[in-house]
This record gives sequence, C-alpha cells and structure tokens, in this order.
Amino acid sequence: MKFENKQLTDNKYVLDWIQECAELTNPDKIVWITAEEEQLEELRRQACETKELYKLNKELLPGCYLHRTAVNDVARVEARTFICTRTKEDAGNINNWIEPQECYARLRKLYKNSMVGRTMYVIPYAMGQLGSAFAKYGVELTDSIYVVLNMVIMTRAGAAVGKYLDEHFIKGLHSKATLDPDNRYICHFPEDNTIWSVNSGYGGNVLLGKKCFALRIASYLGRKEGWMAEHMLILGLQSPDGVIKYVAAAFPSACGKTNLAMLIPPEYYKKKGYKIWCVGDDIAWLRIGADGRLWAVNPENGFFGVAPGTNEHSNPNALAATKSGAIFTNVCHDLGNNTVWWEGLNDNPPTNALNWKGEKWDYRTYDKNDKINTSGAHPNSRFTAVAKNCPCVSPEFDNPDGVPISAIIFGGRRAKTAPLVYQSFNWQHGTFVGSIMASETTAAAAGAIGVVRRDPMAMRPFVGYDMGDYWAHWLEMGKRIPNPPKIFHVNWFRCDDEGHFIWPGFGDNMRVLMWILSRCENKAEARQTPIGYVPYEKDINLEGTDISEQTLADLLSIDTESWKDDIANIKEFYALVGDRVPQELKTELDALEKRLG
Ligand code: GTP
Ligand code: SPV
Ligand code: MN
Repeated sequence: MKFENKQLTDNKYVLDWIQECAELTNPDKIVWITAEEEQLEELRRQACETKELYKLNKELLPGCYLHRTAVNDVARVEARTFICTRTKEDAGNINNWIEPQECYARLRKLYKNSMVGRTMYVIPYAMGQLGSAFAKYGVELTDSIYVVLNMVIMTRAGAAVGKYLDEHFIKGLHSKATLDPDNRYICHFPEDNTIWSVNSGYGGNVLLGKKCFALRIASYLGRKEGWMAEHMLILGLQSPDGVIKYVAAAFPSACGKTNLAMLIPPEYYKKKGYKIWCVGDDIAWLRIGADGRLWAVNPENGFFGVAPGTNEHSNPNALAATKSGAIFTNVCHDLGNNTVWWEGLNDNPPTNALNWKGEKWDYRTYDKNDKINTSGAHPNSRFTAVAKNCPCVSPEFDNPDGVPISAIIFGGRRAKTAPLVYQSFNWQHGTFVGSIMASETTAAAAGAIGVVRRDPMAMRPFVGYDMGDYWAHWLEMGKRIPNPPKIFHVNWFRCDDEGHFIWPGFGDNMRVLMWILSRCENKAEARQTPIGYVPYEKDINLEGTDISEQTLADLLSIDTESWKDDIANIKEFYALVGDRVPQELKTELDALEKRLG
C-alpha cells in the first residue's frame, strides 16, 4: 500500500484495515488528511476545477463554497439505512436490518473498484475533545473532497488525531461509487465498530462522524458503557447575576434545535442582562459526573444546519456563522454577486440565479405547495459552519468535562395535541413522555412531509439497537443519576383552525425556558394535569409580546379528546416496538389512560 504523504499512525490494526479497503475499492492514490491549511486549499482548488465546489464572492463570503448533490440525493434515506447486528432482535423492529455477513458481501460488490481513477482520502477524526474522557475516535475513508472538507469543519480532524488511533477506533468506509439510488446503503455494524456508506453524497448519509457514529454507533456504545448519545442541542441560559444553567433538548430533524440553541432573548430579557450560549445544536453525549449530576458535551465541531428560514431575525447567530469558511449545500446561487440565497433569507430573491439543481431560476414561479420543483433552495438545503464562528458559542464549548444539565426538554411539531410546555412527574414518567413523542415529518429525510409519526426522543432514525432496550437504558440511567435533570415537553408548533402557528416561537421560546428553569429551582408553582405539570398562565412572562391571555390559555390547554385518541396510536406503536418495551412504560401508559378518564 502506498500513501501519497506521510502516514499519521503506525498502528497495524488501522493500517491493515485501510489496506483491506484500498484493495477492495482500488483507488489510484491514498492521501492522509492532515487538515493543514495548505492541504485543504489544494483540495478546494481541485474541487473547483471539477465543479464539485463553486468558490463564492471573496469579499462578501470569504472562504465559502457552494456544492450541489445529485437531485435524488438531498436528504437522509431512512429506508436504506440499516443496523446490522448478528441477530435481528438486537436491531429491533424499528430499524432496518440485514445479517452482517450478507450485508458485507452485498456491499463489497458495490465497493469493488469503486475508487478506480479516484483518490482515497484517509480522515482521522475525533468526536469530542482530543484526549478527553468523553472523546471517541474514527477514521473515514472517502472518495469525496466535499466529504473531507465537511468533516474538517464538523469534527476535530487531522494530524493530531493520529496518536489516539488504536483497535477501538470506528471504521468508516464511504464511496460515492455511481450514486445509484437503488444501490444506496448506509449500514452500521455496531458489533464491529464499522460503518459502510455507498452511493450517496448527501450530508447525513456520508459525514460518518455525525448521525452514523455520534448517534447510531455511539448509542450502542453508550448502552454498553453506561452513558447516553442523544439527538439534542445543548444551551446555557445566563441570568443577570452571571449564573449559567444548561439544558439539553431533543427535537426531531428540522424541528428547531439549531434555532433554540442560538436564540437571542426578547428585548425585555436582553435589557435585564439575560443571554443564551450555544454548546451544541444537534448531538449531546451525556455522562454521570462525579458530583452526581448529568454532564453533557457536544461531540461535534461545527453546525450542519437547515438553511431555509435562517435570517437576520430568526437566527442572526447562525447567519453570522455562515459568513466565512462555510460550505453551502443545495442552496440557490445568486449569479449577480456570486453569493447564496434561500427561501426565508429575505424578501429579495435574486433575479439572476440558479436553483438548487443548478438550473436557471425565476423566483416568480415559486409555489409553496411544490417547493422541490419551484424553490431556489432545496427545503433541506444546509450550511456547514465552524462552531467557533458563531457569536454566541459557549465559552465551555471546548471544556472536556462538558456542562451540567438542569433540564431535558423533548419536543416536536404537533398542530393540536401537545400544549406549549409541560413537565413530567419524575424521570420514569419523563422517559415515558420521550417514548411517546410524535412529530410531523420534515424535508430532512426522504419521504412524505407533514405526516405525524412517533419519533421517540427524536431518535427513531438514530438508535443503533432495539428501541425497547434503548428505553430500558434510559430508565436504568435514571436510577444511576443521583441528581437527575427534570424532564419537560414543549411544542412551538401548535396551530389555530386555519393552520397558522399561534406561538411566535424563536426568541420568544426563551419565555418557556424561563419557566422550565424556575421549575428546576422550585421557584414556580404548576397545575397538575393528567399529562403532567402545566404552567399557570401568570407564570409565563408575556411582557413585550402581543399574545393575548386567551391565546396563552389555548396554548396551555389540554385537549383531552385528542389525547384519548392518541392512546390507541401509542399502544400500536408500543406493539410495533415489540417485546422489549419496559414494563415501567406500559404501566405509565395505563396510568395516563386512567388519568384521562
Ligand atoms: P436538524 O439539523 O435537521 O436536526 O434540525 P434542527 O432541529 O436543528 O432544526 P432547525 O433549528 O434548523 O429548524 C428547522 C425549521 O424549523 C426552520 O425552517 C425553522 O425556521 C423552523 N423553526 C425553528 N424554530 C421554530 C419556532 O420556534 N417556531 C416555528 N414556527 N418554527 C421554527
Ligand atoms: C438531521 O436530519 O437530523 C440532521 C441533518 O441533523 S443530517 O446530518 O443530514 O442528518
Ligand atoms: Mn439532526
């Protein structure tokens, strides 16, 4: 095996594996990613030459690039994502499963000579701070420069990782191959620390450190090793006295994690000196600290955020993070000044532009009922931005110990059933609340949009083993945490009968965070209802808004009939999850049904 540059480890286990993958895929060259600026600059140059990347306006967007994926390759593909444990039972009924040896054999045929004429890049990377107790290491082999450049932003990648690689590292093999959608596979072998991804070039399918490693493989490792990997943002809320309290929140894909993690407090709170710090916007690894609390780190190093809807008002922090060194995927290309645009950025769509498919685009043809074909940017178009470029990035971002979590918040898109906020009675009931989460589907995954489906803990597509066992692990963790966070549920997406959101959302979500934290400090009373503790209206501060008391009352009301209807659907879902649903959760479900009357 011949490397083009100096290899970053002598570990035989690592080198043997690279050799084996190179023999299979047969690249022309193998290059170690040191992530030195000179190397990255050369890769950017090459990618621009082949039009894999477009260099954007140097003055307005320095160091920024645009990339377009194949039109049939714009989101995660859950139907082609597999958990390949030795037994089907260990993957569970919610996951797709292929027997590992059969899967390896099937995919070997697709990888065979897939890198002929291409370079294989070897990316050593860490999820978490190098050398910290939380950190885990991986190597991704890929034939895509786009993947290399994204991984360098999204993870801690490069030469410094070499010395941490040993036989525990996560082996990731990615090849674009022919991008054949019918032979697209995102496969996880948790028992072998292995991820194989083939025939895709879209983020969540190919940036193997993210969903594949930091959630699917990590959730499996977390269960084995006594910690948790969750689809959660982490934020710090600083009070005028300087004290910062941290919360972690799990919302399904494209349901508001990035926005909440970076929120700007409403004027009323800002003036008093409140501030929000972003520790993470998508993934949290949680461990029990020596002090008996639950501590969280964000294992990532950047944001792979939804572009549409991001603007100066909704999320100025995210927007600022995309102003330099960012990669935009499937957004609209403004040819006038060589910048980018997306729906919801502003009210001035470019008049000389290419849409996300790279076709000449006339903004006047936009039809919100047919976004895929008429929008400038794809609804799941994304920006990849360096976390440190975000103005509100937490000073604790690099703290190897993470931050202590006061509250865990679940949430989803529910037009009717869920109130603005409620608190669970205790950890077991909170686990139940997470297990029955439901949300309308979004453009983040291929398939129908706006269909309500159960998405427990926002982890339905990301648990690397049986869902029932995952819930049991939650219950087990609760028993082991001496001072556990309180568990809440929120819904920013309640609609009136015309389908308009009735809660303003975004910055105003701070008002709900304030109630949540006051509950954690035993400073607010609450109304006990069948589903949990709900705020008294007087305890949600509406100062500076035009929300009427009636609207707030509606937001906090519990529609008993729709909850009763939901019970049947929950039972069906538990039956689908199957034998391993913990008895404690079935008991909670029975108790809820009784309380609803
Ligand atoms: P992933 O990166 O896919 O995991 O998504 P995410 O959970 O980080 O979602 P994100 O914050 O990017 O939000 C996705 C969409 O939800 C955007 O179109 C936002 O405009 C919208 N959104 C976010 N917060 C709110 C809110 O409070 N209210 C309303 N109505 N919409 C919101
Ligand atoms: C999600 O879909 O939840 C994302 C984007 O965060 S992706 O990395 O594509 O999975
Ligand atoms: Mn996500």
